Amino acid sequence: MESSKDLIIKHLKAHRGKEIPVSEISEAYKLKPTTISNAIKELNYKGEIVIERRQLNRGRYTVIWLSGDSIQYPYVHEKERMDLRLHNYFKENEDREISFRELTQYFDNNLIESRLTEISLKEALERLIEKKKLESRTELHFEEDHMIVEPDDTFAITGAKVIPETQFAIPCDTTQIHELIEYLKSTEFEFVSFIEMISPFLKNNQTFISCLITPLMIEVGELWAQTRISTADEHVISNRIEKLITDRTNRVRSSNRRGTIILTPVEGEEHVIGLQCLELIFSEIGYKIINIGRPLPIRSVIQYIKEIDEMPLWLFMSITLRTYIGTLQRNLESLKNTFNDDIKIAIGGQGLIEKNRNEFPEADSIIINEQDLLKLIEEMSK
Ligand code: B12
Repeated sequence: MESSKDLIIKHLKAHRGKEIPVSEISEAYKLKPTTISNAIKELNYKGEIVIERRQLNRGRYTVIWLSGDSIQYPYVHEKERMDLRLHNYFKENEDREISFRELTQYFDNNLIESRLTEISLKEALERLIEKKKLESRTELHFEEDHMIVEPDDTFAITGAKVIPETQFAIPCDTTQIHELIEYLKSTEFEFVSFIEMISPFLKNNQTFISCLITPLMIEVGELWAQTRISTADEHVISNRIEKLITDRTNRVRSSNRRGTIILTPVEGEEHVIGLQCLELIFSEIGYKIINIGRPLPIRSVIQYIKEIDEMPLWLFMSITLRTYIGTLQRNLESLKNTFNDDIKIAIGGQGLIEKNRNEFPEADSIIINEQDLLKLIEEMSK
């Protein structure tokens, strides 16, 4: 038996291009007002039909038509439908960020009939941001009132708690993390007492990084994004954490048993605490580390490598912001063109997601999650 929704769609298809009064459908199929009202609400929510309520002398009057089919205001209704489809896609993925590249691929594959071109997709995003239904997670550029969107710019539903796709953090007690953050930003902070507080995490460097530094910094980022701590607080905490990591690194006797690793952020990237963690881990297992530590144009990195007296074994490049994905690709091409296979390249950081695995043929190792990192450490310790 056909459902009331099927009957409605069948009727609208048979009268394509026409606005149909709801009363006409209830009479034709003998549907109860509540049944038809629920069915049209659901179809409207799914974006399959458009509903319009009109006030006439003889009372309220509802008409419906197939989405995208209106003769009177096709442009307006098409826009509403796009916004709805887009918003629904975000709702289905409420716990993560979605890049513009992913959106174009999704709409290309699944909704050909909706005619969502790249331009209309940008406009729909802009309207949803204006209505505060979506927020941009990256810095967007505007030109003459038009939003300029890069493939890797990301968006998420407003107010949603977005979980980073990379899962470096082993879950640990959030109350404890919050207490540590409070202390780290306070004027009472004192380095020796802090070391005592975190002593359970100091058994080995991997626990220190996976169970303390990474979850703590992710939470700092969340609190900052929710404006529960200020940018100044975030800077103070980052500085204190950097000193803590350096303090531990300075205690490692530097050796060059296994060769040299160059660490660098991708050009433009200012997140470097991850690299400091790598410096600690890999110097402990016997590598000599040269941490460039601040972003540099790739030609300067290449020049630097050419000038040092020993050819490094590895170059580690870190990316946190997805805005720099294109830069990373170009940087890798330049490195490969210059050094061929003389240096192995590893890339990693929160800016990479599973889908990127096949997008960097020049990289010898791609580190997206904690398992990848542990595997790399294991291989490089052999
Ligand atoms: C500290 C911090 C900063 C500091 C950085 C200080 C410093 N010296 O590094 C400052 C204040 C500079 C900063 C600036 C910005 N930040 Co910030 N920042 C952070 C924060 C809180 C912590 C980052 C961190 O140190 N994590 C801890 C380390 C240990 O983790 P990690 O980097 O992932 O590294 C680990 C692994 O990924 C791996 N790894 C990393 N790289 C590599 C490479 C290789 C080869 C390998 C093998 C492994 C590997 O090893 C590490 C150990 O496991 C994050 C929150 C978060 N979720 O991380 C936000 C965060 C990353 N920042 C954010 C933003 C928006 C910004 C700004 C754009 C803000 C602004 N409007 O100015 C700028 C951008 C500056 C720029 N151009 O880069 C957002 C990014 C959102 C997004 N996804 O796009 C975040 C997520 C905050 C948030 N929740 O919104 N930030």
